[in-house]
Amino acid sequence: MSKYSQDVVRMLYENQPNYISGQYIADQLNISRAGVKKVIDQLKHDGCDIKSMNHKGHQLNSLPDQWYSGIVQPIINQLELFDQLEVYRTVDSTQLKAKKALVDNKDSFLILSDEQTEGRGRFNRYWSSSKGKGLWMSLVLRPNVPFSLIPKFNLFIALGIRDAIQHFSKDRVSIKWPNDIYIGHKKICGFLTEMVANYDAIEAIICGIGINMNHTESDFSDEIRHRATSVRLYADSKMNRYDFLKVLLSEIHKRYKQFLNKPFETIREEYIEATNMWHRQLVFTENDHQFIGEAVDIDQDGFLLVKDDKGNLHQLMSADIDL
Ligand code: BT5
Repeated sequence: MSKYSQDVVRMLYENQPNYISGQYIADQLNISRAGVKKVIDQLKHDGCDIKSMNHKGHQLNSLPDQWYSGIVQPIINQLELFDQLEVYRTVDSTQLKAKKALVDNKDSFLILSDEQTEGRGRFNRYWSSSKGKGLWMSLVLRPNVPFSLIPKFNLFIALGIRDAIQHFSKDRVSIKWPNDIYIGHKKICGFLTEMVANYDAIEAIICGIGINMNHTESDFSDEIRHRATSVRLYADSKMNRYDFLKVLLSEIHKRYKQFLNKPFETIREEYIEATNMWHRQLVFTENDHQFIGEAVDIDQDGFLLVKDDKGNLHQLMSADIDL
């Protein structure tokens, strides 16, 4: 891709639905009109629906289902949360990319990919990340907090992701403590938080977030179709991936600031209200131990309190829960 493609696609995107002239683009980028034509031809070839008319210029009708760093970068610039952005067509896993990117620097990153070939969930379980359908991303953040606060990070971020998806969904979006977001009985998002720590200080938090954004039912494999869903299936139409990303990052930013400045207690009620697993018998797996119980509360530190069928109270920091 030509080095001007990202600038041209950004200008076309920001000017939608208007035409912009080849001369205007050429002047802005300090290249020739022939150079602009070459970039536009390439973008069309890559799947951008661009209408070109004599005397009017170029008009962007639609983009292919892929991330353009030229459009993501201005969204990132508004937040002042990330020093660097990396955008890929395909990677093994954005989480692996993030772990490599954070070595030997102190930068914070956003890493996005159209596709992951080795997307992973917790305990190395697979995460289906089909090309162009979802939002597969990893954030590298550098909070100056002790590592005992990591579970608290998850709780704040869960609310941010929930709120962002709710913004586009007609149905209620809920949190399945501690790492999943659901609509009804179907999973729409899974996320995980890892860290690099040094003595008591966190060097980096690496938060991997997978959101099924534009899948239709048939885009899911047989294995997960009955328990996975996407934002599109609850929205009015196909999602504009950049609108979604903008809302998501702004909600995450808001919750990240809260995480840095406030105790969990301040969002506890809100979190409990957003959670979907109260008042029913569920199967809990904590490490290798499995038991049946009922989630009764979340305490002021974010631990889930579960009463088992013998009446014993368990305080869980993390667990697998069958809904
Ligand atoms: C999670 O794990 O839910 C965390 C997933 C995190 C994925 C992101 S994508 C960006 C970044 N890069 C990565 O490589 N990972 C992160 P867990 O709670 O273990 O759930 C995994 C289970 O969810 C699987 O065993 C499947 O049953 C199910 N699953 C897999 N893909 C799914 C999908 N696309 N939608 C819904 N459920 C899925």
